[in-house]
Amino acid sequence: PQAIYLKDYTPPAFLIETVDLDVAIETGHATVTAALACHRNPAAADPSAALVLTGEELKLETIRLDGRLLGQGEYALCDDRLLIHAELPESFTLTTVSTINPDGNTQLSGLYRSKDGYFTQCEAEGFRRITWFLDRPDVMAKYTVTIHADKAQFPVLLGNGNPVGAGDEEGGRHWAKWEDPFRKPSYLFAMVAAKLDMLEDWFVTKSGRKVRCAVYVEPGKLDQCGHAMAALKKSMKWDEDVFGLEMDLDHYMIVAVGDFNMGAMENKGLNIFNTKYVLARPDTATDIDFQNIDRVVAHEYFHNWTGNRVTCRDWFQLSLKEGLTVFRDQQFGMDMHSAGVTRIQEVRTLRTAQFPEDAGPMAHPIRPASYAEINNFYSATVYEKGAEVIRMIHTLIGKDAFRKGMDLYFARHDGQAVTCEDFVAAMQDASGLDLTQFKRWYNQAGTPKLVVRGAYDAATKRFTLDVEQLYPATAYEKRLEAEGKPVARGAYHLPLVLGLLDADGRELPLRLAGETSAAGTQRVLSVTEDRQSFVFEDIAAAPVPSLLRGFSAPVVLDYPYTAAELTHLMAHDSDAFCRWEAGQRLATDILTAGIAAYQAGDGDSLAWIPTTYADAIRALLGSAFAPGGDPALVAEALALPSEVVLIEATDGTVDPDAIHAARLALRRHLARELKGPLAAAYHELKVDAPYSPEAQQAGARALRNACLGYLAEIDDAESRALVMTQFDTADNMTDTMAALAAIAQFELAERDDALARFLDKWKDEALVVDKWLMVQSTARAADTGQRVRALLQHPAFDIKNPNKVYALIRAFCAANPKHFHAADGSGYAFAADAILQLDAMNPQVASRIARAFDRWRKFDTHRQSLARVQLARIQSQNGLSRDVAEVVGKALD
Ligand code: HT7
Ligand code: ZN
Repeated sequence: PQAIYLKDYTPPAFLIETVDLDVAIETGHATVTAALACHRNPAAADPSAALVLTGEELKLETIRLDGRLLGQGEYALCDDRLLIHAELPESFTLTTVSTINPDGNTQLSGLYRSKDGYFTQCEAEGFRRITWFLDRPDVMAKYTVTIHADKAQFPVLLGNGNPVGAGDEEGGRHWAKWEDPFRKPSYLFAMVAAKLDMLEDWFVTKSGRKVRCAVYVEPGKLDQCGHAMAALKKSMKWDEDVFGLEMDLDHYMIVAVGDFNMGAMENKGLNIFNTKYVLARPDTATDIDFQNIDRVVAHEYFHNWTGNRVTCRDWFQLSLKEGLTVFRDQQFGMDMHSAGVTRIQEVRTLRTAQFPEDAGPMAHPIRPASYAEINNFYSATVYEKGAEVIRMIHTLIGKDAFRKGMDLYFARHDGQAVTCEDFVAAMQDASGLDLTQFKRWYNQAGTPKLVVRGAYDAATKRFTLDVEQLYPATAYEKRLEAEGKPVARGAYHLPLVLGLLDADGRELPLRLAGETSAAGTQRVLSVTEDRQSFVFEDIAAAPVPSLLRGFSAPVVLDYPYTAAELTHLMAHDSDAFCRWEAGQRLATDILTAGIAAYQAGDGDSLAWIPTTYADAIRALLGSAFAPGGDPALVAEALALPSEVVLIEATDGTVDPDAIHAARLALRRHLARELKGPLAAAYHELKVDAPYSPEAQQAGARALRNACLGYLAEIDDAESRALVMTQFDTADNMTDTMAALAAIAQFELAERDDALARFLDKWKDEALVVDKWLMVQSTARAADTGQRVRALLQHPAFDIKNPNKVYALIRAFCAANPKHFHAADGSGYAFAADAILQLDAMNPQVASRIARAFDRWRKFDTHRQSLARVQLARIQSQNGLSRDVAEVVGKALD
């Protein structure tokens, strides 16, 4: 597919002041009348450029210029474009009438039907599927929308902004008019016509304005909205307290819909959410679901300032709003839940999703220089690495200067569509720190490696850290190079946060060479060179460095820690991330030896597991019960690195079977060695209070269920009874799912019965059915491949529903490497079949599944040839979407 380049950006030839929309929803179609008050853009590159509007799957009925009907020859339609030939005055109103087919819109972009209602999704380019428009984010206009629909079927009619009129019409129909007082880009437009129940509450802003908060859900689900509403009000308060940002509208509405391609959408005053991030009740949602709702509600709310009030000039700048808003929702998460656990979970997400992306064929910087399909760039890189880049600015300039930078950004750019440079300039001007070199993070792809070596000199009592950055070219740079558009590369500017521990685990005071006195026990080193050394003075004995605290930069750290040093850090580091990281590294080192042993045919001897390892984990488990212990953190630390993370950590050819075998063997070893303490912890951690998703209870459940998972590995009558009892008696979904996941791992008699009982109980709760699908698609049981194929035909599955596809197909392809990479190629064939079927109805979803092939070249030649066959089969499909064509084309490049 044809690429679009950032360097080709030009301002729009016309601007649109106001948009007056009228949408009449009828049986089988909708009629959209759009009156656009336009004028020439004085900043346009070509002052005589023609007016070209974009539209997709629209049937143009009529077009008028200042009320005059245009005839043949005065306009032309070509390839989704409407070209106006008629002579245009400086300012004019262009009115189009088009018909669209929301019921047939399976892409879920534009206006579409879901169950008993009509909903919209306009980001990135969905508005053009509603009406002809200059559908680009730098065209900002004021909108009104009048919606007409059958009153009995669609009693609720919603738009952005404020309701300004409503009434009944003939034939049992009604209408409502909404007006948004703020200028906005088309991607933030939204409307809803549906049968919905509503939960209402009020938030009084710091300046005393009353904001009506409303959560709309499918009838009968009001008892699942309370958590989302509470999250919204907490978010409003937090943004006032931390960033001084106040809600600017009188109405803030959240509408939940079951068919949605992503998590949620920040449309101005009318957020549309995947039900997954709204609906929750203790018996239907897990602790993680509750936590995710907090984060997604906060994320969409925070977009009101970072995205809506200040938006993106063009889609290359997507990380301007997404990276910054993820960073803001992460900060909110750290304030609302355990800061350490939140950070660990973020790093895990980064390593599971973003590091592989940066190392694969779809690698791109947080601001890509080109793309074929923008929907492919709602990526882990733009979001998660984008947030890491903002976090690094925060770390380098400090919290107060960061806040000043935010204030300056809004003072300069409120109401504008801007670039990443504008954001960095505000941060630079507010802090006085030169961020010129830092901006490389916006243009260079790939995860840098930080090679750090420590040397202690007892004679001078100096400890020297030599730091080297490695940033080899990725697929992204190689492609641009081949296209004759090379990007300059150079060393990154990054914060290396560290401390030094002595032999007793105490933090040492830190004095860098050249400083007169020690300043604290933790420092932020500013790394800017390819090679750099940092010298610490007055160090009495060789320390253990605690490096990259809080995961201060999105890099791979290479430091030759010994097992003893890692155990020391696990036990004593004051930084929660570094304690966890030490445990992960220790486990990775052991597993690397285990993988090699399995490849050599000697894995089952378990000779590769150090005898001291179980003792370290026993101590870790015990630390949860010591004064100040944090069960949630211990639960994180008990989880071995996932197979996906181990695949990425493999230097040479990946052997998914050996990875799976070694990881499983280590889990079983720990379970056997620690059976007593695990069982004791399991019983001790039982929560007797009524369920609450709050951090303390959730932490106890997390650790208890981690213990249960280990005990289930023993697979004796005792552990099976424990699992089955929990499954039968749990009063909350967290505990039920933990038990069901353990049951689903094994091909036991209990498995089918438990799964059947679960489905029978929850068949009417779509989100719980998704859990039922996912627990099976991610199971390691030998028959998982066949079962997943069979589930495609199950009445509980629906290929048109993205949540179902993500639960069954994507989870299998992305989170079950053992089965996806089955040596007979069945996993690859399954994925290719699904991608082809999905592409015809929903290219965005198909393309997300296709990303499972990203790392195919890391596997052995046999698997590579099997994957190549499937990729070629997909590529040769007639009429393949741009979305999938880009992903598969780059994979095969
Ligand atoms: N800004 C929103 C992005 C989004 C989206 C993009 C493409 C297709 C469908 C979509 N739904 C939502 C979500 C967010 O980052 O807040
Ligand atoms: Zn977002």
